[in-house]
Amino acid sequence: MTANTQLEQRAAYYGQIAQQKLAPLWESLHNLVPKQPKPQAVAAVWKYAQIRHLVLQSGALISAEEAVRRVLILENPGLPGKSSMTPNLYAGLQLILPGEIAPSHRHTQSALRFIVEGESAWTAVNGERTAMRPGDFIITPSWTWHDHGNLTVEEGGVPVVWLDGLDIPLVAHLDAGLAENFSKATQPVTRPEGDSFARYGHNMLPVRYKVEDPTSPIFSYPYERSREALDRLYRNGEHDKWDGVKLRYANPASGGYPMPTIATFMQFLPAGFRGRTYRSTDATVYCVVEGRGTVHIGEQTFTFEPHDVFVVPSWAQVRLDADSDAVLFSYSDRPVLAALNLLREERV
Ligand code: 1HN
Repeated sequence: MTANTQLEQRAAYYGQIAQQKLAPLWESLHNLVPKQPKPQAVAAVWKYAQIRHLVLQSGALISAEEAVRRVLILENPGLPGKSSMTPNLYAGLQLILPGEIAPSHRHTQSALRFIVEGESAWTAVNGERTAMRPGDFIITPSWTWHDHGNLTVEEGGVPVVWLDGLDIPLVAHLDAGLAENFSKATQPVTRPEGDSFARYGHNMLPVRYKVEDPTSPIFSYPYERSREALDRLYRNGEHDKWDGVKLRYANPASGGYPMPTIATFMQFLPAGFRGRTYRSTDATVYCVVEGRGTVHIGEQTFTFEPHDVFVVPSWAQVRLDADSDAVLFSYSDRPVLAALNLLREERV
């Protein structure tokens, strides 16, 4: 039998079995069980200087009320049409103008906000409002009511932009998305600002508190505190050759991640830092807070400056260089991989 006849016979056979909703594993085995991750997501950067005017322009095209959430999705060019930054995570830049309200709703997707610019907005989560300031990391755990607002111009309101990170693609893949709107634009405020931080944010817990929930009881992690911790550790001599000074945000009650599907980190790289190469099976989204530098991802090199966003796909080699003192916030699907025993890391 010639090679050609064999191919023809197989093609005919594949046609026949397809009619019975069958497919030959041997044609796809290598792709199904790759030797190492082969992400469709690619490394990419969003330069804030190039997109800021487009984000602000959206404010003239649609109100927050009509949009519900006025967001430009940062879509990974390797995942076109999927509204995804990585296979499990979503990223977007949200704009809220003075006097606007983004109406209250809840959904099973977990969300984080990382404030990029503007100081006058607030967000409410489960009956408590918190101010949003640049560099603050705020969570909206799964199924918690949340609405956002901004002061009026008279009150000192300015346009506020933040990075939204959600586990939308993961929840979609699990077919576990549920959502509902609150009956009013804003939820009732039942606790004063700072209440949860006082209860849970000072290395103490309410005396009879029990961990019953995988999400953090504090929903705002102010930049001031994170920055101070990194600065103190740096001055104390902490200096990892891969990470600089890097901390992970924690659920203060359990020691776990702030939310069950998303890990968050903040790191300081001193001026002149030339990081070593690292890779891991979690895919990570970075947002630059301070400073300038260069990130090498696989074969690609991107410069970064404040407010730029870049993404490192699973298992891609990454190396960070800082030209000036730099602070990077990042988030990833690490808790999911860790829970499934699929987290692998390599520090080269
Ligand atoms: C959402 O609820 C927010 O609450 C932002 O600000 C982005 C993207 C998809 C689905 C829900 C928010 C979102 C979102």
